[in-house]
Amino acid sequence: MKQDVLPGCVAWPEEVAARYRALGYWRGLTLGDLLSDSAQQWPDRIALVCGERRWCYADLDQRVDKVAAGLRSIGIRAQDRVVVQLPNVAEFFVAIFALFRIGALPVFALPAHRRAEISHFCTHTDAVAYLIADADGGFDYRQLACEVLPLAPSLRHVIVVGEAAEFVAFDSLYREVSGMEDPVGPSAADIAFLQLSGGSTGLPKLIPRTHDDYFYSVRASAEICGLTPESIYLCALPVAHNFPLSSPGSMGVFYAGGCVVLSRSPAPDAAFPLIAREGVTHTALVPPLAMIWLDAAKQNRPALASLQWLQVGGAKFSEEAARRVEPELGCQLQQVFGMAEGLVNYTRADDPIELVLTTQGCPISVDDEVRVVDDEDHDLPDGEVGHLLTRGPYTIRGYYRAEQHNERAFTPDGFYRTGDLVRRLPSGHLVVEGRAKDQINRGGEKVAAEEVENHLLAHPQVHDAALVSMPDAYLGEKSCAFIIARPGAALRMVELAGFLRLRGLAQYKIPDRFEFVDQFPKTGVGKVDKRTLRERIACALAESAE
Ligand code: AMP
Ligand code: DBH
Repeated sequence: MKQDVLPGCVAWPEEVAARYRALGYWRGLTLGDLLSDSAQQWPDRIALVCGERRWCYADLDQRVDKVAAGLRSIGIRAQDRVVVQLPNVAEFFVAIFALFRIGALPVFALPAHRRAEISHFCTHTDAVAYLIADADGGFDYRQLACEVLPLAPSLRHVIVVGEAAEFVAFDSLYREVSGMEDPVGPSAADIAFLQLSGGSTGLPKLIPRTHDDYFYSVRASAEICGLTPESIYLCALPVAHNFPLSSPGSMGVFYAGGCVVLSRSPAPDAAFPLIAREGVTHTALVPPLAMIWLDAAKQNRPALASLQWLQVGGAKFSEEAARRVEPELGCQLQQVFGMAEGLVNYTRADDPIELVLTTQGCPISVDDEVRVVDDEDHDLPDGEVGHLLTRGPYTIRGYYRAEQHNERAFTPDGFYRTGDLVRRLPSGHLVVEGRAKDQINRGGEKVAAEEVENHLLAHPQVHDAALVSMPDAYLGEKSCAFIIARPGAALRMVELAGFLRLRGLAQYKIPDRFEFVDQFPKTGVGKVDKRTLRERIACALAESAE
């Protein structure tokens, strides 16, 4: 079978792809098939709950076909890219499955992204359309679209869920299916969408995932997590994030014939009543939210009576917090250590409790190859901390349109350099011990240091900038920008934060603290010594807490 990849993507070597097919990982099904197969098997079961709307599988499936017809009628074609930036609303799934069926590619943006990120996604992918909600959380996305349009010449349509103003109303895309549609959908070997990487470089990277590889990770995840048609999954994290989308997430639930309940917010006052009303059995959180839920459960534990599993991932969950989950929430904990680039690790239902509490799980597949290596790429024995490298049946071989970066991010034989520092136990379980990549993990939201530094360097009074992590009791890490101002400049924090906001940077990337210094400590070879900067800010914080 020919592997038909989009220009700018790196395919698996043909013999490797053939092996993944022969082993039954890649079954030649698309993500569009995933939904239609479930609609055939369980037409009347509820697939999706959003506010007061409850759609069964047949209903969702028909809506997808109608919107696919509507998207075709405005000229969206196979391989076109469409930037999708929606809050947790039902239309997200109608849109992405419609795009999958056409063979067009959603580019997943997060609601927190602003002009800098969105215009980059649009121009880097030559997107033809941008799909938004009218407003959410007090922010008007149509205004953002107006700012992005002049910067993104490839954009032909802005599509709006809700009040569309001068743009295309999403609801106008529901068209009767004529039977005249192009009968040839995408091939399972094609790229299905572009997912986001937290990144560590100047510009966010995009991750091309094929139908075949993603379907496998979703199917295997649903099996590992024991999803059935009785499973009711609360999606409280942003719906497009890879964790709640695929580990096993909404996609896994749709595969298993269960029900996805969308929450507009992950806060207990929104999520707990939904859990009680819908009888939610599974949900997924990042560590800071899990801590908030633990505290809120003291007042309202009965609301959580139906909850069987809480998944926690995206950032390291402390052992102390992990120990509280079962006694205080009354459900089982599953740790999840994954990445949008591929590899996902889970603790398993039959793991000894100590492994569940103290590790981040083991890989989905026996064909996930995991190496733990030293700085020279030499393999380390189990128990030693080193760099995690991985390749396998659902881990990408390259970022989208990023040839130079790919040379650094992948080994010549195709292992992805995750940038994570881990220790492997003889059982195969991994413990995340730290990070070698230049990134801050702000409670699951990843901030690439270089990206923020480049924006800071654009300020006329900034001579140099270095962004590092600092410890935070709630988020695990926050970001601190060390700034060398130009001679005579009188810079203040509010000014620089405002400057970054004006440049259209998402709020979570704005440094939590600024430190003004005359020079940076340097390493032996003259690079900025970020380790010393991290130690310096950690010490300062510890002293001021005393
Ligand atoms: P991304 O590559 O942007 O999808 O982000 C994935 C990264 O998030 C991983 O490489 C880790 O650095 C981090 N991560 C995800 N889950 C966990 C976890 N359970 N514990 C620690 N770090 C995690
Ligand atoms: O942080 C992540 O990107 C992540 C965490 C858990 C992920 O992509 C996943 C599971 O699939």
